[in-house]
Amino acid sequence: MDSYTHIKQEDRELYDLIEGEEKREREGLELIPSENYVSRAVREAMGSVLTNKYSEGYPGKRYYGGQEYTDQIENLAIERAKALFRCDHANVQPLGGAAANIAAYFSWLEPGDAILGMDLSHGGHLTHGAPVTYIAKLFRFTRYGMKDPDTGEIDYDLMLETAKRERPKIVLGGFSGYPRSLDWKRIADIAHEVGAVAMADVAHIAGLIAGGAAENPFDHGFDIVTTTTHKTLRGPRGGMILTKGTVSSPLKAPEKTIQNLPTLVDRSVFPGFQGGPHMHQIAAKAVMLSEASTPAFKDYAHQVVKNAQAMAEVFTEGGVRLIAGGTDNHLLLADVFGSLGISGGEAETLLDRAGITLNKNSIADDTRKPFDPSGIRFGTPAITTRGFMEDDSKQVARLMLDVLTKRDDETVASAKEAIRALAESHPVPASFV
Ligand code: DSN
Repeated sequence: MDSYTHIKQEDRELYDLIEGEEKREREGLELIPSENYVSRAVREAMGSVLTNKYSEGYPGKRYYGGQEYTDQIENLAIERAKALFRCDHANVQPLGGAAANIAAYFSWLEPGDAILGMDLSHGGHLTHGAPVTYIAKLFRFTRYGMKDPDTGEIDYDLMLETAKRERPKIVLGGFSGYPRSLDWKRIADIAHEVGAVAMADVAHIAGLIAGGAAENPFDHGFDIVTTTTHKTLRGPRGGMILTKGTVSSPLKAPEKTIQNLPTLVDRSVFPGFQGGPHMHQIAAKAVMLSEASTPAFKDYAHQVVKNAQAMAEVFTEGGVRLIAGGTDNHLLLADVFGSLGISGGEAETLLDRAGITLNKNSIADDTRKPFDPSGIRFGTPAITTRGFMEDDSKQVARLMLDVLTKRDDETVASAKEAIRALAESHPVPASFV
């Protein structure tokens, strides 16, 4: 556990709040599928002196002096990312997943161009064209979705038909709320058939890809892959853009070809979109990329999926409708309103009281409003870091079902006690606190 001695001396108010969060993370169970515990080494890099440094530009081509260490650190992160994801180039500067997606769009598109992406209520992300975002005003987003929300099957024939009609310049595969695997090859083929770039947003499953528990879009013909570096990857908050192609140093923006993607992306991130990269974050990405290439991480990634599938079994046996009928990855989406008559918002609050953190979530074609939708989304990346196995995960699922069906104070209190005992018997490992 951190001692935070200096914060404690200088700012007692803030210290107490951080301590409170530490306790919450230690004593409760974190089931938000986009959250995780990062290693002590990742946090040390985040807290390092690198936060002091400005490094606009790229290694060897900076606008400020004093880059003898930052250049090497950024190159280390780039080389590790390329090796881990089997791609030609990595831009490790995006400040987050949204920044990575926006910079990737601008590397290839002109305002008004079309992107074909996953319907938001079928699992797509805000940055895949939600009408409330600025990018939805700049690009024309068109949609594909599940043919059948009970199996999760995507209608690839319809996707091709839509692509032929809408002529997108990017076909985007990726999600933040879809529990099945996408057919990367089909999507890449559809993109290339209509002359579009195939882009994957693997923010949620990047750790599974790194650990060999999910397929890598680059192995199936993709051109650009964006990701966050936290979530299943277990790194610092941040993003990366990975591409095919070779880096060149043209004076002018190069022609839009796949070969030029690295340069187009680099120019789009800086100076196109961001200012000085956060070097402490890039150093922490380098740490994470090294950790994610170990055999232990492979075991972790596979266990994440096994645990999610174990939870799916309990929910299905308990009569709860799971969107897509189960999971191939780290997350589950349960229609609690349709199955148990409790809204996603109420379920989130009840489970919070029992020490289980997850999030309410819209389900495909939800009739309820996004702020209190029909579903809950939950997953296993964080509990798997704590060493949960299938039986433990099933126990958590049973406790959740008990709370969601009975909903009385006594049940919530007894679940809370059981959750605290489970948390105590699965402490966050010493190298993560
Ligand atoms: N907030 C992230 C998630 O929970 O999926 C995506 O941005």
